[in-house]
Amino acid sequence: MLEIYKVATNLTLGSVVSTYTTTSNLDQSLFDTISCGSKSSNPAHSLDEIRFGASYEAVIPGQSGQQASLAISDEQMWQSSFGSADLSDPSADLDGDGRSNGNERVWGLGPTNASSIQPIETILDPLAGIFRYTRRDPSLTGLTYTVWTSANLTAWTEDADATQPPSEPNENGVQTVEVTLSPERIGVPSLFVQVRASN
Ligand SMILES: [Ca+2]
Ligand SMILES: [Ca+2]
Repeated sequence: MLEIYKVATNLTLGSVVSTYTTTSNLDQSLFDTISCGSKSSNPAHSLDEIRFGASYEAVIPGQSGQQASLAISDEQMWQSSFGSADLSDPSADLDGDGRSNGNERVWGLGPTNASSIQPIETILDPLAGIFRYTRRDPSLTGLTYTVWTSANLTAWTEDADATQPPSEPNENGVQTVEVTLSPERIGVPSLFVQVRASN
């Protein structure tokens, strides 16, 4: 069976516009018999070429200049995992929990769940210098996460030697990171910690 699809504007397959069933092998002679309406009579039936390939990429190869328009951003990937929820504005706050949609993506939170608001999974153990936080897998976002400490919430210095081994990301691309501060940051009278995400 041969199905002809309408190509959607983003070059993904759209709806089926024609279906042919044949018991013979598919070859050029079959395609010579296909007639399609012109674009002027029915835009859905505009056909300018037929391509075969084992995969979508084989049929529509990425070309310089075209690649960018075919690439799907991480924001789009992330948004699509929440169905029809309108998360197109990263500065909006769909679930009204005080965290913007974009902020919820960075910290692996649920943008449609107002009770999903806290990326700190385990609070700081001040003696061991260990805490855990959640984030979206940096290999998806391209972000860098750094650890900062302060004695007074005013002056912050980066703890570049803090270790941050992440867990395997879950099916939503969210991982838990266990931070261990460097030894000289621990055992002080006052200690605050921060994790910053930056491009
Ligand atoms: Ca929110
Ligand atoms: Ca939320």
